Amino acid sequence: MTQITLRQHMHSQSTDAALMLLIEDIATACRMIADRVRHGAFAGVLGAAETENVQGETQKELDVISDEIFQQVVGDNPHLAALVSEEVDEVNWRKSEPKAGDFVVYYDPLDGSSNLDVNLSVGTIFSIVQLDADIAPEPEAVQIKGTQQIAAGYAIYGPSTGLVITVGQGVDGFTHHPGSGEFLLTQPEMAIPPKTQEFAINASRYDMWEPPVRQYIDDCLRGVDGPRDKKFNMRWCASMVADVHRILTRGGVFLYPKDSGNAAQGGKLRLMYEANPMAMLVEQAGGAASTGLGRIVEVAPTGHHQRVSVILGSRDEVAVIEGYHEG
Ligand code: AHM
Ligand code: MG
Repeated sequence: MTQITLRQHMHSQSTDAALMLLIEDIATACRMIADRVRHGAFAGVLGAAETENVQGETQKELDVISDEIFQQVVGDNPHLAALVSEEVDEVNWRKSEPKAGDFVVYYDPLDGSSNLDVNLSVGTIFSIVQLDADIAPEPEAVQIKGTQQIAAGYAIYGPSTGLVITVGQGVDGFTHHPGSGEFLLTQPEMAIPPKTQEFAINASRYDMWEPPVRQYIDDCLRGVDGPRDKKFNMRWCASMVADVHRILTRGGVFLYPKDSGNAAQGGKLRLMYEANPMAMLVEQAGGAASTGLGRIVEVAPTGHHQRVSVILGSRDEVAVIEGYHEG
């Protein structure tokens, strides 16, 4: 079997050299985070750390460690204007005079970290935007719409370590090959089937959902006797990376809507480093990503830790859910 490395693949897509180096830096950070995740129990880093992140959530030590690794490995990239991390309140400016052509990287260094103690999959999510003008290093300058992303991806730390990326030419999946240390192309041109009979939602929030979401799930659960005329399967990993990876592999829809329990914050998931990159990946794989009322990537950001409703996956099913919202 011909084995294609991440770099060879990016060459074949004529990826811009500066972007390629940045993605390679991110891939290196992910390999190092994967190693720490894998040794977590031995290194004694699975318990809750003393600190809280900017959203007031208790951080696992590995959240902090993963963020440090990412900053250390990616932060010195010569074309990097700023890093925006889930774990850091302020924008981490790497240049005092960011120029057109420089990159901003938004990332969640360790998503789904509540899964660490139970040894289930977690991941790192990233989004890359290229500045189209010189800017002053102010927080508002990184509030850039998801439509401006030039690349996005995630690493998944599961039974194997995977890297899934898009540079706007479809979505490709790589698997870390421990012998060579390379990410090798294993799932070229990932495509989400347009139809599905599988949904993922945290159903414990049923009483807090808005009527369209509750009606949609009620109708799915009625199976062949209900308005959908088919039986649905249900999954919930409590790890967005794992749920999206399943959807990119075999289809399905994922919902984390705004509800009465999280409405004050605008939802649960963060726009810039969770929703936008996953939306770009899903759209590039032929799926759809919506707030229920429109494309996620069209949402105009008002803060770099902003939260948003997320409904993504198989495009026909996302259209059905948008239909419930129109009603
Ligand atoms: P995190 O960034 O603090 O890990 O939170 C994001 C995670 C997602 O990976 C996952 O889809 C969701 O939170 C799970 O939420 P819940 O605990 O409500 O099921
Ligand atoms: Mg997260």
